[in-house]
Amino acid sequence: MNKFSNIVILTGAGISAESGIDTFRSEGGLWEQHRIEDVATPEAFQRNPDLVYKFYDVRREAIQKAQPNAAHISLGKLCREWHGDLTIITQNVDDLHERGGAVSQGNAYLIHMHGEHLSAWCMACGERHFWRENLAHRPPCPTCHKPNMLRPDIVWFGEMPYQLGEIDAALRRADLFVSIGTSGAVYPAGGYVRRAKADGIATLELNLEPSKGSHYFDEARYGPATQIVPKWVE
Ligand code: BJW
Repeated sequence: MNKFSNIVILTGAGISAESGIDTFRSEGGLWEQHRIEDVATPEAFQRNPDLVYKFYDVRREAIQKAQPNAAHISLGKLCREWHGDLTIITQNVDDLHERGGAVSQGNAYLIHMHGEHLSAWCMACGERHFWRENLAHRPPCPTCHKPNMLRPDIVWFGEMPYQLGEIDAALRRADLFVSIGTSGAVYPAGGYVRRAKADGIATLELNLEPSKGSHYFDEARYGPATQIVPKWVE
């Protein structure tokens, strides 16, 4: 690992699984309990906002009770100690990387490309707010005071993920790409390993089982994130 300078780490639901947060596509995962079309598209929100608000209110409560695990904590340590550039791109909407010590500071950068549970934005004025409360009771926007205008700060299917310019720049600088706990089923994140490989960047997969793009990785280590991530960071 020390032969590398600039690392990009992509994380997915698998890194938070052992903190008790459901993944999406595993057996019993979120997409077995809910149809994507009912809760995770802009059309679903237009059709039935109450259902979507409630879906996210329940999950926002769950993440606040969850604790970062050894994998989040070891990446937090890496953020503080790595000598080169380190960008953690998380597809996760929980805040367990932050609570595990990951920071955007100095050469370290944390990107939530699919949004954050603890944030809401106003469809009237565009303002973002740190948000812990339920949205189902339709609170007014703290900035423009309009009712019924706050929505979860989550990137739904068909919407543009966040900070794609910063992600592109980090991938261009990287000499190591590491994917942790993601199935690679959702784009554009699912395509980053292929791009890294084409650009000659070294690639490593840390996952419970091979992901969709597993054949693009130079190296893979399989097992629970709480075991394989700290071991890799050490
Ligand atoms: C463990 C573990 C343990 C378990 N230890 N590991 C056709 C082809 C290509 C693309 C498209 C297409 N049709 C539509 C698209 C685009 C679409 C897409 O990708 N669809 C696919 C379904 C095909 N993408 C979009 O719409 C995105 N926007 C977009 O593309 O904009 C246009 C654009 C154009 C040009 C450039 C760029 C963009 C937006 C995607 C939004 C994703 N949103 C979600 C839901 C958010 C809402 C919510 O949270 O409720 O984000 S979907 C869901 O999947 C969530 C996740 O972030 C994302 C990824 O899932 P993840 O993290 O990989 O979880 P799982 O469950 O799939 O996998 C868990 C993994 O962990 C597994 O591998 C396990 O083995 C492992 N694991 N336990 C280690 N203990």
